[in-house]
Amino acid sequence: MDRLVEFLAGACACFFGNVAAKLLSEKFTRKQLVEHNELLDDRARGQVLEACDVLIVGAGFAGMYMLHLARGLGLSAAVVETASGVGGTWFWNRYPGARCDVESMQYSYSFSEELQQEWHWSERYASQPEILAYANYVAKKFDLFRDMKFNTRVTSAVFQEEESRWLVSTDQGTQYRAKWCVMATGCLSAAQTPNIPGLETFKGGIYHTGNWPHEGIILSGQNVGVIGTGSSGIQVVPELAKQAKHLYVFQRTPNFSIPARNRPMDADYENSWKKNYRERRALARSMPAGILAQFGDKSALAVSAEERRREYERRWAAGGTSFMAAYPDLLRNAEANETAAEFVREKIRQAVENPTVAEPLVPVDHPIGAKRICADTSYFETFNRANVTLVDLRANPIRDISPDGIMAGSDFYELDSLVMATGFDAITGALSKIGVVGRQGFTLKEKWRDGPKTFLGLMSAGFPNLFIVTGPGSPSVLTNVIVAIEDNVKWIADCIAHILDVNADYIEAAASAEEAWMEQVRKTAEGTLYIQAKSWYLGGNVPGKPAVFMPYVGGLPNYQKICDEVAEDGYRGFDIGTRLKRTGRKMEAQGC
Ligand code: N01
Repeated sequence: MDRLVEFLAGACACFFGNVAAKLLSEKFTRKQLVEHNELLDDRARGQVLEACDVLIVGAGFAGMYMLHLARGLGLSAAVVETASGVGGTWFWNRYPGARCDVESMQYSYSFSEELQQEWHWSERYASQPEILAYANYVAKKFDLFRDMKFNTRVTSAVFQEEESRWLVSTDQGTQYRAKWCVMATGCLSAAQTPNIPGLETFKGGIYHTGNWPHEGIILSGQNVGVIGTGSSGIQVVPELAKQAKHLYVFQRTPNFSIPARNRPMDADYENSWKKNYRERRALARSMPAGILAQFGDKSALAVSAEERRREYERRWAAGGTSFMAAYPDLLRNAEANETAAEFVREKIRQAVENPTVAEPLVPVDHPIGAKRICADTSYFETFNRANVTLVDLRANPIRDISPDGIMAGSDFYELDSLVMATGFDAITGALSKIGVVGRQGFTLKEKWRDGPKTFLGLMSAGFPNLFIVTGPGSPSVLTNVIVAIEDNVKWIADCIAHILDVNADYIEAAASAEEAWMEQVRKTAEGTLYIQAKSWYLGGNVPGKPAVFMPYVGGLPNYQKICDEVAEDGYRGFDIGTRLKRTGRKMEAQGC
């Protein structure tokens, strides 16, 4: 063995110089030798291997907080990010009008009292540039940049059973070997462009709202088409209408939207939050979406039509998505839901002057709120402008796209630019682009072929030491996602601390716990109206994606209680142990 080491050292000296030779001439265990040989092979291929305790994929709000907490545990950690900066979805979604629909006093980290006191939000709902500025401020304040690698896409994460380590490869030649891998890849980060015949032939600019050019684009004086009328479309349309010579809005499904009633931040309102942040954050965490809102406690059907109308009017005037909190059964009872839906339909008909234009804008094919409800600024009123045309794709479907425009039904729309507001391969999209290989060579893609499977959205059986932040099976997108992120990340950090405390090597979701949890997720969704809409919650917007309702609709407090109890109970439903490869468990036996 020693002679082999010497031989390799000599050979390596020829190829890689004296440093490597010196390393190898020292006493090495067999395992170290294998590792060093791999390292040298990697270098020969232009790869650089770095080691850390925690490798975090994504520098959005989840990745940033994970890095902060990992450091707090005394662990070495690195963040790898495709973008050239922090912010995650707020880095990419730079389209005109991009704005959060959760109030800015709440859409922010709560983990640092100093941070929440010193940051000032300028509007009721923060715009994308302000949220991005906040993300950069946080990264600077907590000195996060030094452990972040930008402009680098993670291509694969392969679990190495021998060492109980994740080998994470990137498109820049750097590889990371880490004990823990945290996928902070985001729920709405994989932009989805539909496969429309002829799209590639269009000779004008094509811009996706979820991947908007950073240099900004000027569409003034142009004929512009927007495909898609979800939250992004509803935000971008009023802004583009102000610039474009003519704007054509290609709508397949009309959507419910509530006026945001955005306004400059009121100093008294801001102060009242800053004085009471601790109590209000705690109260928000006790509410289903982790958002402090006024919740009605009676059925919509238990009050008179007049009282209901007053309540809807009050909420309409206040603005924002908490309209849906008027009655607790709006997403459980079709008849109750219809009262709110009909109220909003009436408002749309009032806002749009021409009834022939108004009618196709009225949503009739899904319960209000079953698709993510939108918050807008003058969206419906925009259709009163002379330079805006609604193209109803249900009556006139897109036939194809040619170099000069779109053919829908028997009409041709000549366009200079095309904006795709067509959404995301949500919740699982970003993860599925990474080749994740777990124990015994099993891939996450194969395992999730018929729909994602996780325990609590946090881990998936067969993939030890791999955590997902706001993964499928967690409330994620149904909440103020920063609250969901903070709770998940804190749980993961506590979990890692526990594994280290008990001197274990790994933690892995047990297949039986995972199955039971996914069944609970499915059953909880079935008791609601969510499943009556063909939405991105169900993967309905991505061809071939299994129709599985992905988020947990049982509410953030219930979910967090379950996560806490699981941890308190010694991580019930997880296998914890040492020297994984010796367990000899079979993937098949785990139901993977
Ligand atoms: O995406 P979407 P989004 N031909 O999937 C249409 C968050 N968000 O980017 O409904 C024609 O909702 C599609 O039509 P249809 C928020 O959680 C938040 O707007 O499938 N049309 C739909 O109209 C939100 O829910 C904020 O019939 C096609 C649209 O494209 C989530 O992100 C702001 C088509 C896609 O809507 C996603 O919103 C923005 C085709 N081939 C986003 N393919 C705020 O915080 C798709 N469409 C306010």
